[in-house]
Amino acid sequence: MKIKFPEYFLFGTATAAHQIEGNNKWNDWWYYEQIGKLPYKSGKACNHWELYKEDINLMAELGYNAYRFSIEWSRLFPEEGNFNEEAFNRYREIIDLLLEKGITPNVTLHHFTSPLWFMKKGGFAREENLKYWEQYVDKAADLLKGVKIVATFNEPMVYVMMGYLTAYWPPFVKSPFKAFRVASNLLKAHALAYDTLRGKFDVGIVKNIPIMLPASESERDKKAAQKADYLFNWSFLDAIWSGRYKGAFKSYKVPESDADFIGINYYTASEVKHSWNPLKFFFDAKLADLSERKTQMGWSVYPEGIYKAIKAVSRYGKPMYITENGIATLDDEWRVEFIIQHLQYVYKAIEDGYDVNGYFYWSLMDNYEWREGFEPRFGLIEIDYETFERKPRKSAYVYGEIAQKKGIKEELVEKYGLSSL
Ligand code: GBH
Repeated sequence: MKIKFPEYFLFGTATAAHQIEGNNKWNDWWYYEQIGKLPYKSGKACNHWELYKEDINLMAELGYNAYRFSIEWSRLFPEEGNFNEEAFNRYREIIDLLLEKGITPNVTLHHFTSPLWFMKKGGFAREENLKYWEQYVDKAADLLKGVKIVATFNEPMVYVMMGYLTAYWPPFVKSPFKAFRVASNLLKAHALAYDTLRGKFDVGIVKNIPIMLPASESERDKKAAQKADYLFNWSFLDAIWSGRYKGAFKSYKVPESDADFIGINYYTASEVKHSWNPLKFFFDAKLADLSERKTQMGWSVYPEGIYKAIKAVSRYGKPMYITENGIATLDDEWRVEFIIQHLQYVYKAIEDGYDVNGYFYWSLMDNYEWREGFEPRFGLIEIDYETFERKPRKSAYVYGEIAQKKGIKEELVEKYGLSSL
């Protein structure tokens, strides 16, 4: 064995409710899909809501020992004050089956989608609405008995940026002032959830960490990259412990809270250069061009970045998980290479003393990729969207072997790995 991970290490996969379940009719995304504000409809997605047993059995057969998924608030509360017990029971079955199969669940409470009725009231832009969030969290506390790992929000700053700054995603509001208010309210929501769930669960938060690289060696670009890094990556996390959220225009008082772990979603890097545009906060960030070949998302592959993300997040002194890392490609050999090279860097981080406790490949199966629809193929398992047949790719088995051995054998490292880290 060339690379051997610690016994406690979790090897899992990740998904999100709206991207796989299908017929998620009560949330904001579904609404905008129907009225044509979004280019693709999620429809039946992977039909996981009906085929969950098959999917969990597959995970178990493949040898994965953990699974990150999200529960859909709008399924539990399709309408204001209307609690859906059937959905509660279905999630409970999912959790019980995972536990029975020895698969550690890692549950996210909010993964981009919210009930439409909640968004109609202004969603997280209005602090008064947090009472509805609390109601959801109370039910979740009940639902998640037996689960250990719970995350409040998935990628809060992506939610803010996409929903309220670029306005490419619901609720399509382009307002920098609102954006930072939403961020501050998400911090309040995290704190409320942390208070309710602490002690019963390991309660953390999942943060997307793009590596911000300056476009040139100039002082201006370096400063711009630092600023983007702070505004996007650290201002939010800092505020959890400091009780001060520093937005671009002003600072907000938020409750001093905590997180028992930080989940890192890592995909690629951004290239940042200075801009004179105050509406862009004086920087311009775009996808970095770091590899000749680009994924279906147009992203470069930059394995070293996962190490940088872990190192940077270690500043909080909290246990970490890689809660998402993956590649959209039709070339499954490339996926194998991607996984092995990123795991090499995760392993190096552990060897260097960083407290990384698990790796969750995005995604278990092909799924609905938000604005990009069904074309990007992130899955270890291929989905036939006509028949809903599941076909594990070679990468699914290779990753399964790694998960079972908790290590990567020499010949795999030789064939796919990086020779010098
Ligand atoms: C994660 O987001 C999500 O948690 C997950 O749901 C998703 O499926 C997965 O990654 C793969 O994409 O329009 O140029 O601004 C990753 C962060 C932020 C990446 C938004 C895509 C839009 C690109 N995402 N971004 S752009």
